[in-house]
Amino acid sequence: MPKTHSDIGLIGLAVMGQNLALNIADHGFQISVYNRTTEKTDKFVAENPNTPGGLVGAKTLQEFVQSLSKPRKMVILVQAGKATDAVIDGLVPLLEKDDIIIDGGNALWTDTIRREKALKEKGLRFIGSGVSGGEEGARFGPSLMPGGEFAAWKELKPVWEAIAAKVDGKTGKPIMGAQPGKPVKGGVPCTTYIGENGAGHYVKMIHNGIEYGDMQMICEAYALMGGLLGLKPAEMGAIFSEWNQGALDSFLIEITADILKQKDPKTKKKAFVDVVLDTAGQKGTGKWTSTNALDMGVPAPTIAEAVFARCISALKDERVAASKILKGPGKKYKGSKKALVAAIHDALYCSKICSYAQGFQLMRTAQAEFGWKLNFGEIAQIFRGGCIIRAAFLQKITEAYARNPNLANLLLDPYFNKTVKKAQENWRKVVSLAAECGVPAPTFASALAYYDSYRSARLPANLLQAQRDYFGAHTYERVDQPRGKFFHIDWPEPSRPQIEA
Ligand code: 2AM
Repeated sequence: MPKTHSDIGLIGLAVMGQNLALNIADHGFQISVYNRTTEKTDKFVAENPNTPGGLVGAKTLQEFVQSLSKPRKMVILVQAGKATDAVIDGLVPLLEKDDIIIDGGNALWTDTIRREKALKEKGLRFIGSGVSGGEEGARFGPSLMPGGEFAAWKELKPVWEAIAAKVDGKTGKPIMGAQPGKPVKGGVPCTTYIGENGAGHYVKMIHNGIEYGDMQMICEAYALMGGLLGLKPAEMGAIFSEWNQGALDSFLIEITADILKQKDPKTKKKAFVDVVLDTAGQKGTGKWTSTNALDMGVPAPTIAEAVFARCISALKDERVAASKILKGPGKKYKGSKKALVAAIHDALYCSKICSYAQGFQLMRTAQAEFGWKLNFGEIAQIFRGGCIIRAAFLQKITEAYARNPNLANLLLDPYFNKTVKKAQENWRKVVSLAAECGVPAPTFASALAYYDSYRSARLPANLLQAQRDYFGAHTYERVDQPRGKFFHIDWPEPSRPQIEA
Protein backbone atom coordinates (compact mmCIF):
# COMPACT_ATOMS: atom_id res chain seq x y z
CA MET A 1 0.00 0.00 0.00
CA PRO A 2 1.44 3.37 -0.95
CA LYS A 3 1.74 5.94 1.81
CA THR A 4 -0.67 8.89 1.63
CA HIS A 5 2.29 11.23 1.24
CA SER A 6 5.67 10.60 -0.34
CA ASP A 7 8.91 11.02 1.59
CA ILE A 8 10.45 13.15 -1.11
CA GLY A 9 9.81 14.37 -4.66
CA LEU A 10 11.88 14.84 -7.81
CA ILE A 11 11.33 17.13 -10.78
CA GLY A 12 12.99 16.51 -14.14
CA LEU A 13 12.99 13.02 -15.57
CA ALA A 14 15.90 13.08 -17.99
CA VAL A 15 18.35 10.20 -17.42
CA MET A 16 20.01 11.72 -14.32
CA GLY A 17 16.63 12.47 -12.76
CA GLN A 18 15.23 9.01 -13.52
CA ASN A 19 18.31 7.32 -12.13
CA LEU A 20 18.39 9.38 -8.97
CA ALA A 21 14.67 8.73 -8.42
CA LEU A 22 15.20 4.98 -8.82
CA ASN A 23 18.16 5.10 -6.45
CA ILE A 24 15.98 6.89 -3.85
CA ALA A 25 13.12 4.39 -4.33
CA ASP A 26 15.56 1.47 -4.05
CA HIS A 27 16.36 2.64 -0.53
CA GLY A 28 12.72 2.34 0.54
CA PHE A 29 11.70 5.99 0.20
CA GLN A 30 8.43 6.67 -1.54
CA ILE A 31 9.14 9.32 -4.17
CA SER A 32 6.79 11.51 -6.19
CA VAL A 33 8.04 12.40 -9.64
CA TYR A 34 7.09 15.19 -12.02
CA ASN A 35 8.27 16.15 -15.49
CA ARG A 36 7.18 19.07 -17.65
CA THR A 37 6.27 16.63 -20.42
CA THR A 38 3.78 14.31 -18.74
CA GLU A 39 4.28 11.36 -21.11
CA LYS A 40 7.78 10.97 -19.72
CA THR A 41 6.42 10.73 -16.18
CA ASP A 42 3.76 8.19 -17.17
CA LYS A 43 6.24 6.05 -19.08
CA PHE A 44 8.81 6.15 -16.28
CA VAL A 45 6.30 5.17 -13.58
CA ALA A 46 4.79 2.41 -15.77
CA GLU A 47 8.25 0.97 -16.52
CA ASN A 48 9.21 0.79 -12.85
CA PRO A 49 6.21 -0.64 -10.99
CA ASN A 50 7.99 -2.59 -8.27
CA THR A 51 10.63 -0.43 -6.61
CA PRO A 52 11.04 -1.00 -2.85
CA GLY A 53 9.85 2.52 -1.93
CA GLY A 54 7.45 3.17 -4.78
CA LEU A 55 7.16 5.85 -7.46
CA VAL A 56 4.18 8.17 -7.57
CA GLY A 57 3.67 10.06 -10.84
CA ALA A 58 2.23 13.58 -10.72
CA LYS A 59 0.68 15.25 -13.75
CA THR A 60 0.79 18.81 -12.43
CA LEU A 61 3.15 20.68 -10.13
CA GLN A 62 0.23 21.24 -7.78
CA GLU A 63 -0.53 17.54 -7.59
CA PHE A 64 3.20 16.90 -7.10
CA VAL A 65 3.51 19.36 -4.19
CA GLN A 66 0.35 18.07 -2.52
CA SER A 67 1.64 14.51 -2.64
CA LEU A 68 4.65 15.28 -0.40
CA SER A 69 4.88 14.96 3.38
CA LYS A 70 5.80 18.16 5.27
CA PRO A 71 8.22 19.82 5.45
CA ARG A 72 8.28 19.00 1.76
CA LYS A 73 11.53 18.00 0.19
CA MET A 74 11.84 18.15 -3.57
CA VAL A 75 14.86 17.60 -5.74
CA ILE A 76 15.16 19.51 -9.01
CA LEU A 77 17.20 17.88 -11.76
CA VAL A 78 16.69 20.03 -14.82
CA GLN A 79 19.15 21.92 -16.99
CA ALA A 80 21.22 24.35 -14.95
CA GLY A 81 20.38 28.01 -15.47
CA LYS A 82 17.05 29.27 -16.80
CA ALA A 83 15.23 25.93 -16.49
CA THR A 84 16.10 25.71 -12.79
CA ASP A 85 14.78 29.23 -12.20
CA ALA A 86 11.62 28.44 -14.18
CA VAL A 87 10.91 25.36 -12.06
CA ILE A 88 11.59 27.25 -8.81
CA ASP A 89 9.27 30.08 -9.92
CA GLY A 90 6.56 27.52 -10.62
CA LEU A 91 6.99 25.86 -7.24
CA VAL A 92 7.18 28.89 -4.96
CA PRO A 93 3.45 29.83 -4.95
CA LEU A 94 2.56 26.22 -4.12
CA LEU A 95 4.91 25.78 -1.16
CA GLU A 96 4.63 26.46 2.57
CA LYS A 97 7.09 27.78 5.13
CA ASP A 98 10.15 25.59 5.72
CA ASP A 99 9.64 23.43 2.63
CA ILE A 100 12.97 22.48 1.09
CA ILE A 101 13.98 22.72 -2.57
CA ILE A 102 17.12 20.79 -3.46
CA ASP A 103 18.89 21.65 -6.71
CA GLY A 104 20.88 18.61 -7.82
CA GLY A 105 21.91 20.14 -11.15
CA ASN A 106 25.32 21.47 -12.11
CA ALA A 107 24.50 25.02 -11.03
CA LEU A 108 27.02 27.82 -10.88
CA TRP A 109 27.57 28.37 -7.15
CA THR A 110 26.80 32.08 -7.38
CA ASP A 111 23.35 31.19 -8.79
CA THR A 112 22.89 28.91 -5.78
CA ILE A 113 23.81 31.75 -3.41
CA ARG A 114 21.28 33.98 -5.17
CA ARG A 115 18.52 31.36 -5.09
CA GLU A 116 19.09 30.44 -1.46
CA LYS A 117 18.87 34.09 -0.45
CA ALA A 118 15.72 34.78 -2.48
CA LEU A 119 13.95 31.69 -1.14
CA LYS A 120 14.97 32.39 2.45
CA GLU A 121 13.24 35.76 2.15
CA LYS A 122 10.07 33.81 1.29
CA GLY A 123 10.47 31.47 4.30
CA LEU A 124 11.60 28.58 2.10
CA ARG A 125 14.79 26.56 2.34
CA PHE A 126 17.15 25.74 -0.47
CA ILE A 127 19.95 23.23 -0.77
CA GLY A 128 22.33 23.28 -3.72
CA SER A 129 23.83 19.84 -3.94
CA GLY A 130 26.61 18.71 -6.22
CA VAL A 131 25.82 15.28 -7.65
CA SER A 132 28.83 13.55 -9.15
CA GLY A 133 29.27 10.23 -10.86
CA GLY A 134 27.28 10.58 -14.05
CA GLU A 135 24.32 8.40 -14.87
CA GLU A 136 25.78 5.30 -13.24
CA GLY A 137 26.56 7.21 -10.06
CA ALA A 138 23.07 8.68 -9.89
CA ARG A 139 21.58 5.20 -10.22
CA PHE A 140 23.78 3.23 -7.81
CA GLY A 141 25.53 5.77 -5.62
CA PRO A 142 26.83 9.25 -6.43
CA SER A 143 29.13 11.46 -4.42
CA LEU A 144 26.86 14.17 -3.01
CA MET A 145 27.98 17.65 -1.98
CA PRO A 146 25.13 19.52 -0.29
CA GLY A 147 25.30 23.19 0.66
CA GLY A 148 22.66 25.28 2.43
CA GLU A 149 21.18 25.84 5.86
CA PHE A 150 22.40 23.16 8.27
CA ALA A 151 18.89 22.49 9.66
CA ALA A 152 17.62 21.86 6.12
CA TRP A 153 20.49 19.46 5.51
CA LYS A 154 19.44 17.49 8.60
CA GLU A 155 16.04 16.90 6.99
CA LEU A 156 17.65 15.68 3.80
CA LYS A 157 20.46 13.72 5.43
CA PRO A 158 18.71 10.32 5.79
CA VAL A 159 17.91 10.24 2.07
CA TRP A 160 21.25 11.63 0.92
CA GLU A 161 23.26 9.25 3.13
CA ALA A 162 21.18 6.30 1.96
CA ILE A 163 21.59 6.95 -1.76
CA ALA A 164 25.23 8.11 -1.77
CA ALA A 165 28.07 5.85 -2.89
CA LYS A 166 29.58 3.84 -0.06
CA VAL A 167 33.21 3.18 0.72
CA ASP A 168 34.75 0.64 3.03
CA GLY A 169 35.39 2.31 6.40
CA LYS A 170 38.84 0.76 6.74
CA THR A 171 40.31 0.76 3.23
CA GLY A 172 38.39 3.71 1.81
CA LYS A 173 37.70 1.67 -1.33
CA PRO A 174 34.30 2.01 -3.04
CA ILE A 175 31.86 -0.80 -2.31
CA MET A 176 30.63 -1.91 -5.70
CA GLY A 177 27.99 -4.36 -6.88
CA ALA A 178 24.69 -2.50 -6.38
CA GLN A 179 21.85 -3.86 -8.53
CA PRO A 180 18.38 -2.47 -9.28
CA GLY A 181 16.33 -3.00 -6.13
CA LYS A 182 19.39 -4.23 -4.26
CA PRO A 183 21.63 -1.41 -3.06
CA VAL A 184 24.90 -2.21 -1.28
CA LYS A 185 24.69 -2.63 2.50
CA GLY A 186 26.86 -0.83 5.06
CA GLY A 187 29.90 1.31 4.35
CA VAL A 188 30.59 4.99 4.81
CA PRO A 189 28.37 7.28 2.67
CA CYS A 190 30.10 9.65 0.26
CA THR A 191 28.22 12.72 1.39
CA THR A 192 28.70 15.30 4.08
CA TYR A 193 27.42 18.76 4.83
CA ILE A 194 29.73 21.08 2.90
CA GLY A 195 28.67 24.53 4.11
CA GLU A 196 26.25 27.41 3.70
CA ASN A 197 24.43 28.44 0.50
CA GLY A 198 26.60 27.81 -2.59
CA ALA A 199 29.37 25.77 -0.88
CA GLY A 200 28.17 22.42 -2.23
CA HIS A 201 27.99 23.56 -5.82
CA TYR A 202 31.35 25.33 -5.45
CA VAL A 203 33.01 22.12 -4.26
CA LYS A 204 31.34 20.22 -7.11
CA MET A 205 32.80 22.72 -9.55
CA ILE A 206 36.29 22.25 -8.08
CA HIS A 207 35.77 18.49 -8.31
CA ASN A 208 35.11 18.94 -12.01
CA GLY A 209 38.13 21.21 -12.47
CA ILE A 210 40.30 18.56 -10.82
CA GLU A 211 38.67 15.97 -13.07
CA TYR A 212 39.68 18.03 -16.14
CA GLY A 213 43.27 18.00 -14.82
CA ASP A 214 43.30 14.27 -14.09
CA MET A 215 41.96 13.39 -17.53
CA GLN A 216 44.43 15.59 -19.40
CA MET A 217 47.39 14.31 -17.37
CA ILE A 218 46.47 10.73 -18.22
CA CYS A 219 46.27 11.75 -21.88
CA GLU A 220 49.75 13.24 -21.67
CA ALA A 221 51.13 10.00 -20.17
CA TYR A 222 49.50 8.19 -23.11
CA ALA A 223 50.92 10.70 -25.61
CA LEU A 224 54.42 10.34 -24.17
CA MET A 225 54.32 6.54 -24.21
CA GLY A 226 53.24 6.70 -27.83
CA GLY A 227 55.41 9.63 -28.91
CA LEU A 228 58.66 8.72 -27.13
CA LEU A 229 58.45 4.93 -26.96
CA GLY A 230 56.14 4.07 -29.84
CA LEU A 231 54.02 1.84 -27.61
CA LYS A 232 50.78 0.43 -29.02
CA PRO A 233 47.50 1.12 -27.22
CA ALA A 234 47.14 -2.45 -25.92
CA GLU A 235 50.66 -2.31 -24.42
CA MET A 236 49.81 0.97 -22.77
CA GLY A 237 46.55 -0.55 -21.52
CA ALA A 238 48.58 -3.19 -19.70
CA ILE A 239 50.79 -0.50 -18.16
CA PHE A 240 47.76 1.47 -16.95
CA SER A 241 46.32 -1.73 -15.44
CA GLU A 242 49.57 -2.19 -13.55
CA TRP A 243 49.55 1.44 -12.40
CA ASN A 244 46.02 0.91 -11.13
CA GLN A 245 47.43 -1.47 -8.53
CA GLY A 246 49.65 1.22 -6.99
CA ALA A 247 49.60 4.86 -5.91
CA LEU A 248 47.62 5.87 -9.01
CA ASP A 249 44.76 3.43 -8.28
CA SER A 250 41.66 5.30 -9.47
CA PHE A 251 38.55 5.12 -11.59
CA LEU A 252 40.07 7.19 -14.41
CA ILE A 253 43.22 5.02 -14.64
CA GLU A 254 41.02 1.91 -14.61
CA ILE A 255 38.79 3.08 -17.45
CA THR A 256 41.83 4.29 -19.40
CA ALA A 257 43.28 0.78 -19.25
CA ASP A 258 39.96 -0.63 -20.52
CA ILE A 259 39.72 1.94 -23.31
CA LEU A 260 43.29 1.33 -24.50
CA LYS A 261 42.67 -2.42 -24.66
CA GLN A 262 39.40 -1.97 -26.57
CA LYS A 263 39.25 -2.89 -30.27
CA ASP A 264 37.30 -0.78 -32.72
CA PRO A 265 33.86 -2.44 -33.00
CA LYS A 266 33.63 -1.44 -36.69
CA THR A 267 36.95 -2.53 -38.19
CA LYS A 268 37.45 -5.19 -35.46
CA LYS A 269 41.21 -4.84 -36.04
CA LYS A 270 42.27 -1.35 -35.11
CA ALA A 271 42.60 -0.12 -31.54
CA PHE A 272 39.48 1.81 -30.60
CA VAL A 273 41.42 4.94 -29.49
CA ASP A 274 43.03 5.11 -32.92
CA VAL A 275 39.68 5.63 -34.64
CA VAL A 276 38.40 8.27 -32.21
CA LEU A 277 38.72 11.84 -33.51
CA ASP A 278 41.07 13.91 -31.35
CA THR A 279 38.72 16.75 -30.45
CA ALA A 280 37.36 16.95 -26.91
CA GLY A 281 34.15 18.65 -25.87
CA GLN A 282 33.45 20.45 -22.62
CA LYS A 283 30.42 21.58 -20.69
CA GLY A 284 32.04 24.46 -18.85
CA THR A 285 32.77 23.49 -15.25
CA GLY A 286 36.54 23.40 -15.90
CA LYS A 287 36.24 26.84 -17.41
CA TRP A 288 34.26 28.05 -14.38
CA THR A 289 36.99 26.75 -12.08
CA SER A 290 39.69 28.53 -14.06
CA THR A 291 37.73 31.77 -14.35
CA ASN A 292 37.15 31.70 -10.62
CA ALA A 293 40.87 31.09 -10.05
CA LEU A 294 41.63 34.22 -12.10
CA ASP A 295 38.91 36.19 -10.31
CA MET A 296 40.26 35.29 -6.88
CA GLY A 297 43.91 35.56 -7.96
CA VAL A 298 44.66 31.97 -6.96
CA PRO A 299 47.24 30.14 -9.08
CA ALA A 300 45.53 27.09 -10.62
CA PRO A 301 47.53 26.92 -13.87
CA THR A 302 47.43 23.15 -14.26
CA ILE A 303 43.65 23.01 -14.18
CA ALA A 304 43.51 25.92 -16.64
CA GLU A 305 46.02 24.15 -18.93
CA ALA A 306 43.70 21.15 -18.96
CA VAL A 307 40.87 23.39 -20.16
CA PHE A 308 43.09 24.99 -22.80
CA ALA A 309 44.23 21.52 -23.93
CA ARG A 310 40.59 20.79 -24.80
CA CYS A 311 40.36 24.15 -26.57
CA ILE A 312 43.40 23.46 -28.74
CA SER A 313 42.11 19.94 -29.44
CA ALA A 314 38.99 21.53 -30.89
CA LEU A 315 41.08 23.38 -33.52
CA LYS A 316 41.44 20.21 -35.52
CA ASP A 317 41.48 21.72 -39.01
CA GLU A 318 43.92 24.45 -38.03
CA ARG A 319 46.22 21.89 -36.39
CA VAL A 320 46.16 19.65 -39.43
CA ALA A 321 47.11 22.62 -41.63
CA ALA A 322 49.79 23.81 -39.17
CA SER A 323 51.30 20.31 -38.94
CA LYS A 324 52.35 20.69 -42.57
CA ILE A 325 54.11 24.00 -41.95
CA LEU A 326 55.49 24.06 -38.40
CA LYS A 327 58.33 21.68 -37.76
CA GLY A 328 59.40 20.13 -34.44
CA PRO A 329 62.83 18.99 -33.28
CA GLY A 330 62.87 15.53 -34.85
CA LYS A 331 64.77 14.13 -31.86
CA LYS A 332 64.02 10.54 -30.73
CA TYR A 333 64.29 8.98 -27.28
CA LYS A 334 66.86 6.20 -27.23
CA GLY A 335 67.03 5.12 -23.60
CA SER A 336 65.42 2.31 -21.63
CA LYS A 337 61.72 1.73 -22.05
CA LYS A 338 61.25 0.48 -18.51
CA ALA A 339 62.96 3.50 -17.00
CA LEU A 340 60.91 5.93 -19.06
CA VAL A 341 57.61 4.22 -18.25
CA ALA A 342 58.51 4.49 -14.55
CA ALA A 343 59.43 8.14 -15.05
CA ILE A 344 56.12 8.89 -16.78
CA HIS A 345 54.34 7.26 -13.86
CA ASP A 346 56.16 9.57 -11.45
CA ALA A 347 55.54 12.62 -13.62
CA LEU A 348 51.84 11.80 -13.63
CA TYR A 349 51.73 11.35 -9.87
CA CYS A 350 53.64 14.56 -9.11
CA SER A 351 51.54 16.56 -11.57
CA LYS A 352 48.39 15.14 -10.00
CA ILE A 353 49.55 16.23 -6.55
CA CYS A 354 50.09 19.78 -7.85
CA SER A 355 46.72 19.85 -9.57
CA TYR A 356 44.94 18.76 -6.38
CA ALA A 357 47.01 21.26 -4.39
CA GLN A 358 45.63 23.95 -6.71
CA GLY A 359 42.03 22.73 -6.38
CA PHE A 360 42.27 22.71 -2.59
CA GLN A 361 43.94 26.15 -2.62
CA LEU A 362 40.92 27.42 -4.51
CA MET A 363 38.54 26.00 -1.92
CA ARG A 364 40.64 27.47 0.86
CA THR A 365 40.48 30.94 -0.66
CA ALA A 366 36.79 30.65 -1.55
CA GLN A 367 35.81 29.78 2.00
CA ALA A 368 37.23 33.10 3.17
CA GLU A 369 35.65 34.95 0.26
CA PHE A 370 32.17 33.45 0.74
CA GLY A 371 32.19 32.91 4.51
CA TRP A 372 32.14 29.11 4.52
CA LYS A 373 33.91 26.76 6.87
CA LEU A 374 35.04 23.86 4.75
CA ASN A 375 36.40 20.60 6.09
CA PHE A 376 38.99 19.58 3.48
CA GLY A 377 39.62 16.14 4.96
CA GLU A 378 35.91 15.33 4.73
CA ILE A 379 35.70 16.73 1.22
CA ALA A 380 38.53 14.43 0.10
CA GLN A 381 36.73 11.58 1.84
CA ILE A 382 33.45 12.01 -0.01
CA PHE A 383 35.37 12.04 -3.32
CA ARG A 384 36.56 8.47 -2.58
CA GLY A 385 33.44 6.83 -3.99
CA GLY A 386 30.79 7.54 -6.58
CA CYS A 387 32.51 10.33 -8.46
CA ILE A 388 34.80 10.45 -11.48
CA ILE A 389 37.93 11.43 -9.54
CA ARG A 390 37.56 8.59 -7.01
CA ALA A 391 41.01 7.34 -6.14
CA ALA A 392 43.05 5.70 -3.42
CA PHE A 393 45.14 8.89 -3.40
CA LEU A 394 42.28 10.85 -1.76
CA GLN A 395 42.91 8.96 1.46
CA LYS A 396 46.34 10.61 1.55
CA ILE A 397 44.68 14.03 1.30
CA THR A 398 42.31 13.20 4.14
CA GLU A 399 45.30 12.09 6.24
CA ALA A 400 47.18 15.27 5.38
CA TYR A 401 44.32 17.46 6.65
CA ALA A 402 43.94 15.25 9.73
CA ARG A 403 47.61 15.97 10.48
CA ASN A 404 47.07 19.68 9.92
CA PRO A 405 43.58 21.09 9.26
CA ASN A 406 45.14 24.48 8.43
CA LEU A 407 47.58 23.16 5.86
CA ALA A 408 48.40 26.06 3.51
CA ASN A 409 49.19 23.82 0.55
CA LEU A 410 49.04 20.05 0.06
CA LEU A 411 52.66 20.09 -1.11
CA LEU A 412 53.72 21.09 2.39
CA ASP A 413 52.29 17.94 3.96
CA PRO A 414 55.11 15.51 4.88
CA TYR A 415 53.72 12.67 2.74
CA PHE A 416 53.31 14.77 -0.41
CA ASN A 417 56.55 16.63 0.19
CA LYS A 418 58.43 13.34 0.49
CA THR A 419 56.70 11.82 -2.53
CA VAL A 420 57.53 14.76 -4.79
CA LYS A 421 61.10 14.94 -3.47
CA LYS A 422 61.63 11.30 -4.34
CA ALA A 423 59.94 11.43 -7.75
CA GLN A 424 60.96 14.87 -9.00
CA GLU A 425 64.03 13.71 -10.87
CA ASN A 426 61.85 11.48 -13.01
CA TRP A 427 59.25 14.21 -13.38
CA ARG A 428 61.90 16.68 -14.60
CA LYS A 429 63.30 14.09 -16.97
CA VAL A 430 59.89 13.54 -18.55
CA VAL A 431 59.14 17.25 -18.93
CA SER A 432 62.61 17.82 -20.48
CA LEU A 433 62.22 14.89 -22.85
CA ALA A 434 58.77 16.07 -23.86
CA ALA A 435 60.24 19.47 -24.71
CA GLU A 436 63.30 18.04 -26.46
CA CYS A 437 61.28 15.62 -28.57
CA GLY A 438 58.37 17.97 -29.22
CA VAL A 439 55.59 16.03 -27.49
CA PRO A 440 53.09 18.47 -25.97
CA ALA A 441 52.68 17.88 -22.22
CA PRO A 442 51.08 21.11 -21.02
CA THR A 443 49.78 19.95 -17.63
CA PHE A 444 52.96 18.05 -16.70
CA ALA A 445 55.05 21.12 -17.54
CA SER A 446 52.66 23.55 -15.92
CA ALA A 447 52.52 21.50 -12.72
CA LEU A 448 56.32 21.44 -12.58
CA ALA A 449 56.49 25.20 -13.07
CA TYR A 450 53.90 25.55 -10.30
CA TYR A 451 56.01 23.40 -8.01
CA ASP A 452 59.19 25.32 -8.79
CA SER A 453 57.42 28.67 -8.40
CA TYR A 454 55.78 27.72 -5.13
CA ARG A 455 59.07 26.56 -3.63
CA SER A 456 60.90 29.75 -4.73
CA ALA A 457 61.56 32.18 -1.93
CA ARG A 458 62.39 34.74 -4.60
CA LEU A 459 60.75 34.97 -8.02
CA PRO A 460 61.65 37.36 -10.84
CA ALA A 461 58.64 39.49 -9.95
CA ASN A 462 61.13 42.01 -8.53
CA LEU A 463 62.03 42.87 -12.10
CA LEU A 464 58.39 42.85 -13.11
CA GLN A 465 57.44 45.29 -10.38
CA ALA A 466 60.38 47.49 -11.41
CA GLN A 467 59.03 47.51 -14.97
CA ARG A 468 55.62 48.54 -13.63
CA ASP A 469 57.21 51.31 -11.65
CA TYR A 470 59.11 52.45 -14.75
CA PHE A 471 56.24 52.79 -17.19
CA GLY A 472 53.28 53.32 -14.88
CA ALA A 473 54.63 54.67 -11.58
CA HIS A 474 53.04 51.67 -9.87
CA THR A 475 55.64 51.87 -7.06
CA TYR A 476 57.62 49.04 -5.48
CA GLU A 477 58.35 47.63 -2.04
CA ARG A 478 61.95 47.08 -0.89
CA VAL A 479 63.57 43.94 0.52
CA ASP A 480 65.24 46.05 3.24
CA GLN A 481 62.07 47.86 4.35
CA PRO A 482 58.84 46.64 6.05
CA ARG A 483 56.07 45.34 3.75
CA GLY A 484 53.47 47.92 2.84
CA LYS A 485 55.93 50.80 2.38
CA PHE A 486 55.97 51.88 -1.25
CA PHE A 487 58.71 53.61 -3.19
CA HIS A 488 59.06 55.10 -6.64
CA ILE A 489 61.95 56.14 -8.85
CA ASP A 490 61.66 59.04 -11.26
CA TRP A 491 62.57 57.11 -14.36
CA PRO A 492 63.60 58.83 -17.57
CA GLU A 493 60.71 59.45 -19.95
CA PRO A 494 59.83 56.15 -21.63
CA SER A 495 60.32 56.29 -25.35
CA ARG A 496 56.86 54.79 -25.94
CA PRO A 497 53.44 56.05 -24.80
CA GLN A 498 52.45 55.03 -21.27
CA ILE A 499 50.37 51.88 -21.05
CA GLU A 500 48.45 50.50 -18.09
CA ALA A 501 49.46 46.98 -16.97
P1 2AM B 1 11.07 17.91 -20.61
O1 2AM B 1 11.17 16.40 -20.61
O2 2AM B 1 9.68 18.37 -20.51
O3 2AM B 1 11.85 18.55 -21.72
C1 2AM B 1 16.42 17.85 -18.78
O4 2AM B 1 16.29 18.58 -19.97
C2 2AM B 1 15.14 17.90 -17.99
O5 2AM B 1 14.84 19.26 -17.67
C3 2AM B 1 13.92 17.33 -18.68
O6 2AM B 1 13.22 16.59 -17.73
C4 2AM B 1 13.17 18.57 -19.14
O7 2AM B 1 11.77 18.41 -19.24
C5 2AM B 1 13.46 19.51 -17.99
N1 2AM B 1 13.31 20.92 -18.32
C6 2AM B 1 14.06 21.64 -19.19
N2 2AM B 1 13.62 22.91 -19.22
C7 2AM B 1 12.59 23.00 -18.37
C8 2AM B 1 11.74 24.05 -17.95
N3 2AM B 1 11.90 25.30 -18.42
N4 2AM B 1 10.78 23.76 -17.05
C9 2AM B 1 10.64 22.52 -16.57
N5 2AM B 1 11.41 21.48 -16.91
C10 2AM B 1 12.38 21.72 -17.80
